[in-house]
Amino acid sequence: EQRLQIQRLQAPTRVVTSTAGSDVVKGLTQTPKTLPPCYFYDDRGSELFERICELPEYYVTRTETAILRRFAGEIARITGACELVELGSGNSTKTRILLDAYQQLDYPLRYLPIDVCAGILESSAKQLLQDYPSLEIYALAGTYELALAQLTTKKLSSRMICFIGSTLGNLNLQECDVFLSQIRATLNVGEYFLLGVDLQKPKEILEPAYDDSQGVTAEFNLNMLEHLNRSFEGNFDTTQFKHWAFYNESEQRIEMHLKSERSQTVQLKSLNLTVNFAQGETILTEISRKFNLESIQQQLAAKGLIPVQTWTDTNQWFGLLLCQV
Ligand code: AVI
Repeated sequence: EQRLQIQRLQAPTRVVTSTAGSDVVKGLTQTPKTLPPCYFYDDRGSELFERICELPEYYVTRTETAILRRFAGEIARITGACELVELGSGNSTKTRILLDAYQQLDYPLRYLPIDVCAGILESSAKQLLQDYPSLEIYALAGTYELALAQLTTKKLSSRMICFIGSTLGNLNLQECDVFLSQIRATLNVGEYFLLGVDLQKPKEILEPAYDDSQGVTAEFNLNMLEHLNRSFEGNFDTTQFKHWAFYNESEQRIEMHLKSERSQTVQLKSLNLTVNFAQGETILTEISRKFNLESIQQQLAAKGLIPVQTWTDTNQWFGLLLCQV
């Protein structure tokens, strides 16, 4: 298919052999233990995340989708014709709203989805090509860091980088700072950055969104251990860990942990790693920061990503910011 190119990005081989899994080793040998959230997203994890997005408690996707539906036309009119780069594209469902808006204005459609999960990139790209006959797709499978570095060298037309779904909240303050600098460095003057952020709200709404009654989020969290078992010849017993999520009010973030049900030892053979867990000890698998619109606007402006328009829903639960360099 000429309209589809998928490139798998890898750090230079020399670096890969010495660093594959080094983030896992680092996280599991420190106190308190942590694991990087990118390990959620193997094929199974990506599927579970899609189910999360449809849960009654997970207001995030529904709310952002409604904002996009209402304002996609305005976004397309402001930016004019441009190619859409999307970080963490997943199944690209929400992006279709933007593609529709650009299509309605008769703008040429070029889409660069970027995701760590090559499987979901491929399946969603194939579906998109069927549904949008004039769409061209250049998919990049890899981390944001590698993909953004790649983007600076390949340039076809004016761009908008989309980072929706509040994935920015999964980065800590330092990672966020580095990431926004990288976005700024990737864009040329006049180009756009579209950012979706989940806003602060009472914990009575937040906590069920990360600990749903059907247990899908619990399964998503535990799947990270299965993913590590598969990738690094591990022997995590997922029945011996429990999903634990809560809103840390002073840090304004959800924290997701996996709590060890008993004292136990786990091995990850291919990483040459043995990890001891005390009963009740936790691994922090994800933070999901919740934002204040004014502070994020200021933070973006300080990075040279100037907010030109901000949209929200009637509850002010979610914010969509269009920034220009
Ligand atoms: C991808 N990210 C924005 C989701 C979130 O809400 O932080 C991941 C997620 N974790 C549990 N549920 C959803």
